[in-house]
Amino acid sequence: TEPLVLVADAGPVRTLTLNRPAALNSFTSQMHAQLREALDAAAALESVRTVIITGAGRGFCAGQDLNDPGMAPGDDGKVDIGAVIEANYKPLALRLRAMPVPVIAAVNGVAAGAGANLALGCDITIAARSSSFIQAFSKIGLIPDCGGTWLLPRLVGRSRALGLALTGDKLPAEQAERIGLIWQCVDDAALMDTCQALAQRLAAMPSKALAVTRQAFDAAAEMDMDQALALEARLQRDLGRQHDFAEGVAAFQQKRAPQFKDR
Ligand code: T3D
Repeated sequence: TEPLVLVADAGPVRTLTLNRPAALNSFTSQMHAQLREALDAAAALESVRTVIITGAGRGFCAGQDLNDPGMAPGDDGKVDIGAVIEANYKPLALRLRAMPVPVIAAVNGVAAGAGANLALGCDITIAARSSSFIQAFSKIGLIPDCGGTWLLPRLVGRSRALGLALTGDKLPAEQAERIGLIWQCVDDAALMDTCQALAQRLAAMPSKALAVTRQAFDAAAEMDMDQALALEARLQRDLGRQHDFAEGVAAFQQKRAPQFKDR
């Protein structure tokens, strides 16, 4: 049977493609398991220095597969969504945040529900002009998950976050770029080349410092400035002892390209 997550390498860049195009790559438990495995494998492999997540066909990801047998009601006639969140969406959101390399979302088509928050939980989100983002949860009586409650207000502020989450309206990629929800909106035909070029650039950069930058931003979001400055000092001290810092400075002084390797 066809894998639900396709894996393809271009040198140090690994692309993971969600592969249930007939259902707009919506999540079943099996696709979750394969994505977890694929992210774990990419994280474990030193040769992978950037990850791209995209979708097969005309959609990026339509969130939870609402027809998944895993969504069937239990003995009491109710669906245990909490169990699905604990088992699948929470680990996914945390996994993205703990990746040792940058993760780029290449949003090729509609990103709805948890699919939108998967895209927004990546480090850099680039979307095709024809794509869109939908916080679809309110339409079925739920709240934003897969990190949405944490991510949305931080990305675009409370008023826009609530506007998006309460209405469940479709936000076109261009508008998503304009309000700072995503990094960039590009022409459809340029999406994968743009993402691949950026991914290759990031792959040549000091991966460890890039991952620690994300870690520091996430931690600082909960801190006052004194605490953030203390954290910066600690992390910078650690990075200052690494190969990549010495290499970066040496390459600058010798006017040559650096060869980074820390992860
Ligand atoms: O366990 C839990 O429930 C908790 C977790 C929750 C996390 C969540 O993600 S909740 C939100 C779930 N997602 C949605 O509510 C989105 C549902 N989908 C849509 O609203 C629309 O499909 C889109 C706006 C995303 C796209 O619309 P459109 O017109 O471009 O495409 P379409 O015709 O609706 O969909 C194409 C096919 O994909 C269609 O199948 P068919 O009729 O051709 O056989 C459709 O049923 C299927 N599909 C789309 N989304 C889902 C789906 N099948 C299952 N689950 C989906 N989420």
